[in-house]
Amino acid sequence: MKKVWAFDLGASNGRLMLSKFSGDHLEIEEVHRFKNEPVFLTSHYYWDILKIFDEMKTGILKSVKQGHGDISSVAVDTWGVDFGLLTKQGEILGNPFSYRDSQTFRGINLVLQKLSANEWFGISGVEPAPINTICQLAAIQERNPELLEQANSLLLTPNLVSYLFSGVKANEFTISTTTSMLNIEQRTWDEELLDTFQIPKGIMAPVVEPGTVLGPTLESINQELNINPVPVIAGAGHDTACALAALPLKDDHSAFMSCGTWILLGVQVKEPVITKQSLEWGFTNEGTMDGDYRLLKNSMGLWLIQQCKKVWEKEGSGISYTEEAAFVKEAKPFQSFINPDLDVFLNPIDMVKKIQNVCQETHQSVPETKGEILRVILESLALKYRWVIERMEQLTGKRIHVINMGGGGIQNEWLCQFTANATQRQVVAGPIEVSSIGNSIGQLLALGEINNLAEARSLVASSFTTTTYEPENPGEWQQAYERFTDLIKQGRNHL
Ligand code: LFR
Repeated sequence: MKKVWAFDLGASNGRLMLSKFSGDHLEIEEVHRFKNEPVFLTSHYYWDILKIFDEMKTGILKSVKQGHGDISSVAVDTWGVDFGLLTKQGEILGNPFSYRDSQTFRGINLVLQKLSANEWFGISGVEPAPINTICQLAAIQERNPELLEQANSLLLTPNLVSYLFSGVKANEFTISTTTSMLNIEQRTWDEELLDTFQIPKGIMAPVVEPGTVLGPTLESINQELNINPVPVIAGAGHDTACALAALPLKDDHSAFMSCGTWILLGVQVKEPVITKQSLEWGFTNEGTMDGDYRLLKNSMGLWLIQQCKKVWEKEGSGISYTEEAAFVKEAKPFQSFINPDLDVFLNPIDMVKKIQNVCQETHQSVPETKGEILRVILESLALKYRWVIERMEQLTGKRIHVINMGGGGIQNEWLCQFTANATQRQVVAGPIEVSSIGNSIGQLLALGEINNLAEARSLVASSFTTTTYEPENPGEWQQAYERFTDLIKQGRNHL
């Protein structure tokens, strides 16, 4: 029995999972879960990296206490694009910013002054969007150039955390593809691009392939946590790459959908799809664990609901998941829609009000009750996914028959059913902990326990259960889609 630790850090919570692999069965057990949200401090949003690190150590201590000895390796996956800076001595410089910080809007303007969207997409394969690392760096360069001058290394979040455990500085390929600074053909940092934005070349820690063994846990960690040295692996650092590795896709007519704060909807391709159309439609090309590419659309996900629930909680009328589902059921269908990917939804102070305003501005009925708000969100998300699927089919020339949904978001059954209805495709939902499972798969590949992703996916299919949702009500959803597509022609859409 091989046991590995998988740290999966998301933008609303983080967790340590213990994976057990018997040779033909994979099991995953939650050891520790903690809240992880951006912290607002004097006009910026930061990640509390020390708290994250501390919670990770708490996770290991819990695991040890539960008698999980004999751990073969550990790896970390996280959300994309964010990074930390280190001094020459290896100390963390400032707190890493969150991509929800509005400085990225200034950043994208600065980037586009020097680089056309075409060039940007052509070099990196990544959709020009404010959240990208390059926008954050351009904004920092303008506002606080001293920070970059002092920096000796830049590590993306999973690699920053792996560095804290291993002392080894390296940026892993899949997470590096989310920056917009990697030359997608050469699979290394684009030096010309770095020059253009005066990003000191030396700070970009080298790019390593997924599955690289960084080294053992630091002696200081071993002593503090009372553990034997554990090899730290740079598996696939990006949570979406992990999710794709673990979704039981049957063939290339299956799309993947990783559902959390964001929803990433795409297909695995051999070569990046960099065309006028894919740029115009806002697709992006990121790396997979096995060296291919993910053609995907970064779409708004459960963030919209999470933020509304926060507003209701603040007002003292928070709702549970069960209530949420009941409210959706009661509310009248197809009243109003929003384009969920509008910039204004990226981080508004009051999401409920923002949704109401957008409905009003687009001359639709304004949702008032919680059920109405939730329905607007869920129906609009599902309709947007149909829009994405249809364009993806055009870009790849392949019809999508099945959508494999995974991640925490699939616990929302309405989201799964509405996605099936809006797209008129079969949805196969599961597993929930798809990023942690993918993280473990990355480690098992590196340890030589499994041979390739095809093997990994059949292992997932036989080890975990899935739920199938068949499409319903085609006529009503078709009418809704027509109204929705008219609406989304009206707004600027960065995401
Ligand atoms: C999902 C994700 C997306 C990325 C977004 C922001 O968790 O990793 O793939 O675009 O977070 O970093």
